[in-house]
Amino acid sequence: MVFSLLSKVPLCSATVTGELTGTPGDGDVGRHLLVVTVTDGTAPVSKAFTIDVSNVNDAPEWRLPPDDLELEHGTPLLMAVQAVDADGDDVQYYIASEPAAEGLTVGVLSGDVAWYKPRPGTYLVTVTASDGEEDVDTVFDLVIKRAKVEDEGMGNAPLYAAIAALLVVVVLLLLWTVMGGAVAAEMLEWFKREYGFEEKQKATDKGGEDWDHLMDLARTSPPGSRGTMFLPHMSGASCPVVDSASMGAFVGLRGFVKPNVFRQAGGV
Ligand SMILES: [Ca+2]
Ligand SMILES: [Ca+2]
Repeated sequence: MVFSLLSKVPLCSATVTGELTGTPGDGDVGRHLLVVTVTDGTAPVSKAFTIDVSNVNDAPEWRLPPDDLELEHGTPLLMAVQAVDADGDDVQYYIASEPAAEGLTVGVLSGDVAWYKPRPGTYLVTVTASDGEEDVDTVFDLVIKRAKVEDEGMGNAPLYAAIAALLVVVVLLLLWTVMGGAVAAEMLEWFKREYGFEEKQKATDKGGEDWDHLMDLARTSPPGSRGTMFLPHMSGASCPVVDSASMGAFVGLRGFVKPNVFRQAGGV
C-alpha cells in the first residue's frame, strides 16, 4: 500500500507506514482539513480529518535596538526603538537606567525614546520589549557630556574665589585706604560675553577655545595695565565696604590705551 496526504500545513505522510510528521509554524495556527489517501495500486481510499494547530508563545525580537549614544548637554535625546512579535501580539516598551535618569521616557506602544532635559553623566539604559508574557531586554550606554563653557565655568569658579580671597589686601597709609581685589568670575564672563565675540571667533578660527585669543591679547599688555584699572562693582560693592549704589568703571584711561589693557585690567 502507498499513503499520500493532501494538506495546507507542513505535514507529510510516510508512503509506506502512513505516519504523519512535520512542525507547523506561527502561520499555521488554526483549524485545517487534511485528506489522507491509501491505495494498493488499483482502488485508492481517502479519509478526511481536521487538526487544530494551537499557538506557542514566542517572545518579541528586537528589530531596531538602540545603539550606544553620546550627546552634548543641552541636546534633547530623541530616537525610536522597535521589536516585533511573531505571534502578532502587541509589544509594549519600558525603560530604566542606572543611575536613574529622571525624565527619560519611552512610549509604551510607540517605542519613541525621549529625554528633553538630559543631565550630564554616564548611564546604562535598559529598554524592555514585552508581549505580556515574555520580556526581552536590550541595553545601551548613554553619555551626556557637559558643555565646554559649563566645564570651564564650574572648574574655574573655585580658582577665582581663591584668588579673590588671597588678593584682597587692605593697606592703611596715612588717611588713605587702598584696596586691591581679584575680579570675580562673573565679571570675566560679562567681559567675554559683551566684548569678546570677535576674539572668540578668532580663537575658533585658529582651532582654539573662546578664552585663548583673549588671554593672548592680555599677555601683550605690560604688568599694571599701563595704569588702567577696572572697578568690578557691576552689582554694587561687597565686603569690606558694602555699598549697593557703587557702580563698575574703567578708570585711568590715556590716549595710548589699547583694548588689550582693558582685558588685563578686567582680569582677562
Ligand atoms: Ca508562536
Ligand atoms: Ca508573543
